[in-house]
Formats: sequence, structure tokens, C-alpha cells
Amino acid sequence: MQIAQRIGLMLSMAVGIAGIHGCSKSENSSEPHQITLGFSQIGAESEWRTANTTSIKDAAAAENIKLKFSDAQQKQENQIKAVRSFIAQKVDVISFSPVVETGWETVLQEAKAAKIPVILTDRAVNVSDDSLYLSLIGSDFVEEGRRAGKWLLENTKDRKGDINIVELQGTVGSAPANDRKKGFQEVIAADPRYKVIRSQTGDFTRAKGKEVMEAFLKAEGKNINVLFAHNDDMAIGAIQAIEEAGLKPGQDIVVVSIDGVKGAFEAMVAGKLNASIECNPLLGAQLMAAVKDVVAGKPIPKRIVTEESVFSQANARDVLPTRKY
Ligand code: GYE
Repeated sequence: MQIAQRIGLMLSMAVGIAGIHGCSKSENSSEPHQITLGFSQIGAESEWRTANTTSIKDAAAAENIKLKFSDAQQKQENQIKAVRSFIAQKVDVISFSPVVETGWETVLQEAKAAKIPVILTDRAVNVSDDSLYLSLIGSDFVEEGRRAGKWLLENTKDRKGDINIVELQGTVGSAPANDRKKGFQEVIAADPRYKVIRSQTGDFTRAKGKEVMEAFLKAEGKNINVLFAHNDDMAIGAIQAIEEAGLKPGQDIVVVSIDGVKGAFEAMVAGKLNASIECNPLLGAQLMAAVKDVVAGKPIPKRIVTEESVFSQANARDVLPTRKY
């Protein structure tokens, strides 16, 4: 991770930020210019997202940054509209958490043409010209997928026979869904007994997680040994479906998910969730620091990766009181 950060720093130094920052102190005034940040959030689909929103709002207030916050209700078209409106309002910096990876080229070019720097948070975009954004602050989702796979292999390797896995994917086309699937697959491929027998999106929500798990259980019954959910909320919804089917989550079906939110810790303490891989939503402070640097004309790393760990029933009870989300 440190290497990645260093590479990111080198890259950004090489690219530089000349001419991209669009802010100056108000002329003939001793009042310092208050920075305006336009932020387009994905929605409120999960506990993770709610914590992320609070973190961004709190950090903006703490740094006296004027925040124009817009909720896209999980729709890319709403995010594009929000970014366009931030451009029209001539904000100093634009930031957003892109719901899906593709389809951003045009609006990012519009921001660049208006000389408004863009900082991505949480999720990545897939663009051919990466000068279209200044930096991405967030987690390494491929690594999270790998950690889920490693935890599973290490904790179930003594079982006999095939290990049938069902997978609840995040939002179709989103960076965390694509990357977590990839990282998990990469690790479980080492042992041919581990097979993903069903995989479907639950859109990162509890309700969909429950619904899709019900369908999995209907189709596969007791064939399912493991559930891998791309986030805790879907796992929590699925746990309910497993219980309603008369099975014991955490025992009859091993459940592994990602985020490390409070609900996951409670489920681990209750013995219903086996492990949760941390994905830290508290990106507000890092984002505001980057915004201030950009406005001050300082270079920022192209990639800022959040530090994270793995939690399981072995340490959930001790760690729970210290959790901030
Ligand atoms: O894991 C999920 C949320 O993009 C990392 O989005 C984020 C994901 C997170 O809805 O709970």
C-alpha cells in the first residue's frame, strides 16, 4: 500500500497541477476566500454510505469549507446533472463518488474545460485520459476481495469435499463490485474445491440482499456452504433469509462480507456473520485536506489509499466498542 501511495505521489508530481486550480483570494479584501466544494454522493444505500456522508459533512464544517451536497439516489444521470450544476455555479473543487465506472468522459471534460479540479472519492472511474481527474481517495477493492478469499481459505480449508459459494455482488458496473469479485476469485482459484455456484447483484442493499439470498436458497437449498457478500448490508439481509429458511447463518452457511460497519460487528458477536473485511468510509478529513492543498496550488497524490484490516468472530467483541461507524 505504501508503494502504491509513493507511486501515486510520483505520478502526480510528474503530471503536476499547473493551471487546474481555479480559485483565488477575493480581491481587495482581507477576508480569506471561503472554499466551495461541490460533492455528488451516490445515495444512502448502506450503513457505509451513511457514515461516509456524515464524515464528509463533518469534515467540511470543521475546515470551514462551504459544501454543496447532492444525493444522486443511486443514479448516474443524477450525478452527471449535479456535476454540471457545480460547474455552472463555478465551485472551487468538484468531488464525487462515481456510482459506476464508465460513462464519465464527457462531463469530466466539461469540468476540465471550466478549469475546475475534480477529486474522486471512494469509487474509481474508467477513463482513457486520467488527467480528467486530479486524485482518487479511497480503498483498494481488489485487495478487499483478496482478503475475503484468504480469510475463507484459511478458515475452511480442513473441510472435506467441494465448498459451494454463493456471491451477492454490489451494484452492477461499480468499481467495488468489479474489483471485489476479481480479488476474491483470484484467491479462491488456488483451490479447485472452492466454487462460486451462483452470483447475482443485490445492489449493496439489505432488502435486495435478502431477496436474492431467498432465491439462492430456493434454487440450491442445503447445497450452499458459503455466502460471500460484497458488503455487510447485503450479508445482513441474507442472514435474515437464511434464518427464515430454518438454517443457522455463521454455522450451516459461513458468511463473509466487506465494510466492517456496526451492524456487521453485532452480527459477528451474535455468531451469525463469520468475518468482515474493513472498508473505511471516513474519508472526509482526507478529502478536505486534499481540497485545501489543491486550492493552495499544492500537488496531491494521484491515488490516496485508505488503511484497513480484517475482523472476525475472534476479535469482534473486543473491537466493537472502538468502532466509529
Ligand atoms: O462497500 C458499500 C457501499 O463504494 C466502498 O458502497 C463503497 C461501497 C460499500 O454501498 O456498502
